[in-house]
Amino acid sequence: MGVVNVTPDSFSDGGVNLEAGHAVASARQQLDQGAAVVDIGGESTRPGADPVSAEEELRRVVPVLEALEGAPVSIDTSKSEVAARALELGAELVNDVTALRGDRELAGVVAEHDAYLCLMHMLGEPRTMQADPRYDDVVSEVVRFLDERLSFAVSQGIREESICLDPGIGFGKTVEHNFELLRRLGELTALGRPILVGISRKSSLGKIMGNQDAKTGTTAASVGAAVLAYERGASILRVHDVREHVEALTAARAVLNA
Ligand code: HH2
Repeated sequence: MGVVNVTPDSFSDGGVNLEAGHAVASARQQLDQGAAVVDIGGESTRPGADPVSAEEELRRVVPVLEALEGAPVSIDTSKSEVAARALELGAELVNDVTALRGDRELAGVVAEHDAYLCLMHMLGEPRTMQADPRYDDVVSEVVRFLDERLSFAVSQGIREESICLDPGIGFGKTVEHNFELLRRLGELTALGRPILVGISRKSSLGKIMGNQDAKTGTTAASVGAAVLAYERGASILRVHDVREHVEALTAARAVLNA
């Protein structure tokens, strides 16, 4: 899954794709490079980010979705209004970082369109989530949460076969929490649904290189973590640098299938 943020403030590509023409070109390039789907987002969820209105989110993403009609696209939103418009314009998956806790109407929109859905774990909300996150056991708490949200989604008429689950790397988690989740990914795959991992360029990758104030990580570090996540059972990798990840994952798959 490639990432295109149509935002001024995303943590690693903020401003790069704010202009619709740039966003469309980036999405097409990622598809050419082997992305199976491109995730289009109009609101940053980086730590400290302020929320944006549905009107502003629609203003950012609709021209991009219109230009990409017919291409495999997912919409990174927690708002039913934005999801509904995106699905009308051909998006196939709704990527909701609130796991259907943000907008009560969203589950109905996904069910009505028979769309794919990603349910992600987040502790707290983006503005404050990195202020001292604590768990007794991060992995079992994330597993319990995702299991409960999966049941909720199914109770709302969304087909279980259409749902993938995501531990939410960096969403209310320390560096140690993030790597523990990847190390024990098998406990998440045991839930029986495909697991999506988004660690690309995240600050934990910069911090383990020795810079405690890092806001991003490098492409090489992202690829290393993605390959390990894949080996431990992740089926969808959400990444900014598609070509590098496709090459690395192709090599990893060749080794595993030998
Ligand atoms: N991470 C980000 C945004 N959306 N969705 C899922 N399912 N999983 C993730 O790990 C995830 C996500 C944050 O990354 P990015 O989109 O690059 O930045 P921003 O939120 O600042 O736009």
